[in-house]
Amino acid sequence: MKVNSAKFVLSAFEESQWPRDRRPEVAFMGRSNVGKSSMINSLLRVKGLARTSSTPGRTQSLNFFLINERFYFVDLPGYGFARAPREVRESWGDLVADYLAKRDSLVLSIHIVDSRHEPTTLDLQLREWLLANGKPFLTVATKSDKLSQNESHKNLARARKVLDAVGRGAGGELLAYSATTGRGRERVWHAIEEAVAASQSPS
Ligand SMILES: Nc1nc2c(ncn2[C@@H]2O[C@H](COP(=O)(O)OP(=O)(O)OP(=O)(O)O)[C@@H](O)[C@H]2O)c(=O)[nH]1
Ligand SMILES: [Mg+2]
Repeated sequence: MKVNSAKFVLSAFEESQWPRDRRPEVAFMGRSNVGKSSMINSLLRVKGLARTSSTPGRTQSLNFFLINERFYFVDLPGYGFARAPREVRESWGDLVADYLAKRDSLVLSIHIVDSRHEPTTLDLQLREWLLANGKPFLTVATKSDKLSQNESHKNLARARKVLDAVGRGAGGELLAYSATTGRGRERVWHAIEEAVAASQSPS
């Protein structure tokens, strides 16, 4: 997809702040620090539009970016950030859980896992939830540049096995990605394009 425009629109701390124009939304989710915001920047080929940090818990609200005046990318807070105070952790959970459960314009969930590690219990719980609720999703293993080709291959096979044990669904495949090298970029864009187009075609 050719990106002609990409702009930050708003940061939502509660439901009343979500955009009301009903454009389709593609949301990026995964554990804290896994590379959600970096993936958004690398897909858009920009630096710093979505704010990234080496400290987990950088993104604490739902951040909406309008792409080509046509659809939104939604950068979600991460899960599994143990150092946050309990109330904050719980409210992040509600914020994201409400968004995922209620948002009709969510056309694709991009579930990001870390190439270097086996999917965590929370990763598997999210997958289970996406499958149980019939949410279209794509799973992407990022930071693949941190592994040798051999390790990347091995880890992908291992992760696929663990994920497939939970269930596969329509979008259950696992793509390798790197925000640093751009590996996997075209395939992720292809899935986004398809999901957005399907939601906008007359039915
Ligand atoms: N080498 C490499 N580093 C990456 C990649 N993706 C992200 N990072 C690094 O990982 C760290 C976390 O990236 P973020 O994009 O901020 O992660 P996040 O998931 O948005 O984090 P939170 O908003 O805190 O949940 C940063 O230091 C990034 O530079 C990647 O594909 N390769
Ligand atoms: Mg982030």
